[in-house]
Amino acid sequence: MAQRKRQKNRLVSKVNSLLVWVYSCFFDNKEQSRIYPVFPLCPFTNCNFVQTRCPNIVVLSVVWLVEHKAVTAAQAEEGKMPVATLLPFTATPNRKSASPTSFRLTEKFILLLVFSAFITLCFGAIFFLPDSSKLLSGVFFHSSAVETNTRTGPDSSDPGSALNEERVLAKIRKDHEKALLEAKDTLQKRPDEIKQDIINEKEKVAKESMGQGGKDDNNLPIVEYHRPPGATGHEPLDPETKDRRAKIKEMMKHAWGNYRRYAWGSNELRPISKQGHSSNLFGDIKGATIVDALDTLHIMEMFEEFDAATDWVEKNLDFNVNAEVSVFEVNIRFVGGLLSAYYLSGKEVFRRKAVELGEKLLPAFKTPTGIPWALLNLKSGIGRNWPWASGGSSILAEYGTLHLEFMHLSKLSGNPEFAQKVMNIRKVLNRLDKPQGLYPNYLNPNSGQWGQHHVSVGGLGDSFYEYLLKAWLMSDKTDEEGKRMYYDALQAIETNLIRKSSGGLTYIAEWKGGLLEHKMGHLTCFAGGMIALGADGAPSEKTGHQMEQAAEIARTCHESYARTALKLGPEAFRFDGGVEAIATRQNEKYFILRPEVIETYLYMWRFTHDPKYREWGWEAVQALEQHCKVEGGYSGVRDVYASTPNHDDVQQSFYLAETLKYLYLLFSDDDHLPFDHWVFNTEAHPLPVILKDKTDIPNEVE
Ligand code: DMJ
Repeated sequence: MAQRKRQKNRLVSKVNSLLVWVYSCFFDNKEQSRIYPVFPLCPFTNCNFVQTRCPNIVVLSVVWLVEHKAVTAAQAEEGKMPVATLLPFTATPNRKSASPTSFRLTEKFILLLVFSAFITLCFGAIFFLPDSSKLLSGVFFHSSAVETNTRTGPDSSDPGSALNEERVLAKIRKDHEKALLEAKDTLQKRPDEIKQDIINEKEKVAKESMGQGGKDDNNLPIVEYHRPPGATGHEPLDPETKDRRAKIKEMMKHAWGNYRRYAWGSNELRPISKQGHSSNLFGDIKGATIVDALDTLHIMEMFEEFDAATDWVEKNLDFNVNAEVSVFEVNIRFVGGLLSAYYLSGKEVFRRKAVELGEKLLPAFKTPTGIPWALLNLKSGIGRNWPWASGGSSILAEYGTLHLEFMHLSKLSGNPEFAQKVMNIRKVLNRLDKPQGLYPNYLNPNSGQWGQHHVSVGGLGDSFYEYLLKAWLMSDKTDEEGKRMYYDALQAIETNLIRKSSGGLTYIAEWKGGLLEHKMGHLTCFAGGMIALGADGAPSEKTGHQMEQAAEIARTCHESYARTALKLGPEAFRFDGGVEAIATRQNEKYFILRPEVIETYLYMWRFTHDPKYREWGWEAVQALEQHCKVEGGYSGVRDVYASTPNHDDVQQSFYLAETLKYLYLLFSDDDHLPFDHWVFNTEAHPLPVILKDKTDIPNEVE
């Protein structure tokens, strides 16, 4: 009996300590987390009351009843009350237990009450708490809600969806960058420019809403082709001139034939090693010689060769290359070559290819100022400048030598964007102060500020000036801005750069931050022709003076040839240290089949008909034949002062595009590609004048 009593007392004390633990769990906030082991599946995660209080009430009620039962049983046996407990619910019962092993009716009633209160509270929470709908979906439809989410959003476990997600993110990023660039662009524009942009955009939308009418399969406007005047020539009457012209054609056949034999499809020919040669100026674009030579083949009536070249262009000329190209070189040789081939032959393939390439070049203009990058990856559209250019600058002769081709691209494609891009270059330039009225060779495309104050009418500057004049001429003399810029620039050049040597040779020096370097490049020799071409449009009192100046420059350049052993001109010649028109540095003594001196002879011949220009041209032909012609084509030479030629093994594409074309025209009559109907781009590709009263009719130049 006593043992039984001790057992019951131990039971009571165990129950009591359990209750103390349970109490501390449920009523001490710090320990609240310990509720979860008791109700691990409690679904009402958003309901603090249900979560914390209900379980407490239920647990404590059950515990109380269990304890009460045990105590009652002990009392029944001992006939006295249990020891005081720490529990709030362990109030002394004033009743006797009928049976020590089962619940009495009142106890059952209390249990029922507690459970029904619990149920009511729990489910009441579901229906009446503000976020009950979320609770419902969270509790009962948990998995389906997650599925719904995964259906609307990307599923990271699925590689296809991950790809989609990447694409979506990339697009958002791209749109964001585009919007930023556009915003920057717009911020730099004047109100009238912004207005013009809006008008252009409206016109574009209007055109698009008119549908495909008037467009071909390539979305180009349908144009009726009319051959511009003077596209074809005829034999000169004078027998000597006729023979000389025939000789130039023979030279072209030799250059072309060997390229075709040994380097077909490559950019250039190595005539000594008889294989292809590629300069990195064209990235992975192929066929520079083919495209550069197209118009020369047509002009010389080499139609079988022209057809083969056309066929190659149709089948192989591909601009979808993941490589960096020189925007300038690709423009003057490929875009220019294709445009000329189109205007001479009327073949649609050339128009289509020219526009396609032009579109690929447009991303180069994505700079804060719109001054294009020098280099562009044709696939990614990412541009940059030559690493050697002063402070990351763009080069005057590069961004300034896009105008003629881009005006024609707009005309042939119906897309005004090309013209807008090059007109914007002028706007940027016109906003800048020019030192002594001169244009420095370097301009930063981000800041719109000049880099180093170096000025040159030769390399890095040359064709910028040429294109100002020719833009005016090509616009049928309507581009007054181009005209003003050209004659102002020429005045500054005359004042600051043009000098006469003690031996009486006129030369154009280079300017470096105010100091003159008395050196003239072979490239600068084109200026004789340019000044002659512009002389007629100069104020009348200056025309004669400019023609004289042009003639003097032609003479100086001829001297640079005449004073060498090979009778071919060096890359650069100097007027200091006791020499005149002679190269003094070894690295300036090479000749790479350049055209500039012969180009000037052609212009001088056309404007003066002075026979010496043809004679000088013929001297150059003889020197080329004697020293540059090899079995596999024509090659440049390393030192024009050496008695025997040391060949550089490159037949430059401009030899076929320019040197041989200018020579051929020098021995042709003036009505073959007459200057009042055609302007030559800087790679000698003829482009027709866009007549002012017919600007709305593409290619109507006759
Ligand atoms: C040609 O590619 C172009 O004439 C360019 O403007 C500079 N010179 C080379 C040939 O010398």
